[in-house]
Amino acid sequence: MIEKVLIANRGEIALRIHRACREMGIATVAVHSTADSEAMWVRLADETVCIGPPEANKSYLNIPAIISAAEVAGANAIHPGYGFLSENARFASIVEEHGITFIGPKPEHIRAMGDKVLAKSTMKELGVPVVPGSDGAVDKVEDAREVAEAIGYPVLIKASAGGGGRGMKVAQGRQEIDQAFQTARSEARAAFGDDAVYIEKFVATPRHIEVQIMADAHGNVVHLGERDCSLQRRHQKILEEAPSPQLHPDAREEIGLRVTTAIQALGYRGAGTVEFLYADGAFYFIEMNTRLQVEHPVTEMITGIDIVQEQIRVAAGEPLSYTQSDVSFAGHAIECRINAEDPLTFAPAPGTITDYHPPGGLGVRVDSAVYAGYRVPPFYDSLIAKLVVHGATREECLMRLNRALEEYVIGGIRTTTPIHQALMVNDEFRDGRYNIHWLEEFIEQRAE
Ligand code: MV4
Repeated sequence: MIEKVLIANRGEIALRIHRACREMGIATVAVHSTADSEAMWVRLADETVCIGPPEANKSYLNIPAIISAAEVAGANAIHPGYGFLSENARFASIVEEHGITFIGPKPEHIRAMGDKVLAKSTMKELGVPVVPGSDGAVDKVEDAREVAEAIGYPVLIKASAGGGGRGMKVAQGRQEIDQAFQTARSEARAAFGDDAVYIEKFVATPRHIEVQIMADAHGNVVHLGERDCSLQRRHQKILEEAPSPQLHPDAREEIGLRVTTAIQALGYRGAGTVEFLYADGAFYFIEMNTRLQVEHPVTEMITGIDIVQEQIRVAAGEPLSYTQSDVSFAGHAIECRINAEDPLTFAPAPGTITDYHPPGGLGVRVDSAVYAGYRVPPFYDSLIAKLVVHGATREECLMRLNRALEEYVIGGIRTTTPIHQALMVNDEFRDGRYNIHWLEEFIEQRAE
């Protein structure tokens, strides 16, 4: 039985986790830095513990402080949210060693998926389609050349310890491979302390589609469909939607089946996201995230399933509360990430929110921990709110989202809301005709 959960995170996701616990009758412990003493999720929690100064390294990443807080408060579970310690296998095992339930996957699965070469070979072996490329890591430039010639240029060299777009180098042709390989290796060593790299065929204009899965400790696995996360700027997602606007229902069922089969064979437990590139009707696995994701609400909106509550149930050893045939998809959902940033330069814009009026009405959800008078601190990620809208169709969803964006008042600081408003009236976006490069061009044109 999970009776008291320590929330090892901050901001909107800390509040999201608090809400799930509250509804389940579970007490919450908020841990916070000195910069977050006044925060809404801290005020709402049953108990609070200040764990350090503003710098994340000394607070939200401070493992001894978090474990001590859990022991002092008597929390018997820890939810790590996303970012911070959520994909730190060492943290997950330290939590378990202290007799506290980690609300997340087993440390071995976090570790395996953090190693991108191992993640890929594991998925390939389990029948998930992967991007053509090297069979494992490549450590000699001669081997790099050979692989590149075999798969054909252009190729991408990726750091095994990277992920999320960090540590990648393109080689357009054979004249670039030696340089790209050496640079990728030395950058990987400098950034991650690990120079292992692997090579893939460069997929020029894919969409980024990810499949949400949930697994319990009894071997039950379901997928909750996909999210299209192609709208990104410098590997930061701006807007996500479900279902993907141009995915055929048969393709959804096919990839869902492949993913659930693999996840079951792995013996995985908890929530997870399997990321793919999708091009010309084919899926290519790239990475798996072993955490709750920022954009999980779009999946919740079309399935009606509370993913955080399911995480808590399966961590407690309970079975999933539904089977695959219980999962149905209704309508369309879109999430706009609202960041405290300049809408043209994307420079962080922390400060005090003077006026605040969130939108409401049918199908409108706002996940945020801000309020009028709240001071957005300069120390963390600039995400301050997620506006998530549901509609019976994508068209209805877009109309409603446009209306909700218009209603949303966030005064006193600059936010990325104007970008979303510009997107709503763009024909290509409205038609769902975009790939992973589309948003960067859209932003460039806006800046002119
Ligand atoms: C790729 C790719 C093209 N071909 N792999 C970037 C983040 C990381 N998760 C994987 N990424 C990519 N891998 C091959 N073989 C293009 C990207 C990529 C990308 C992927 C998803 C969303 C946005 C992106 C933006 C630039 C590059």
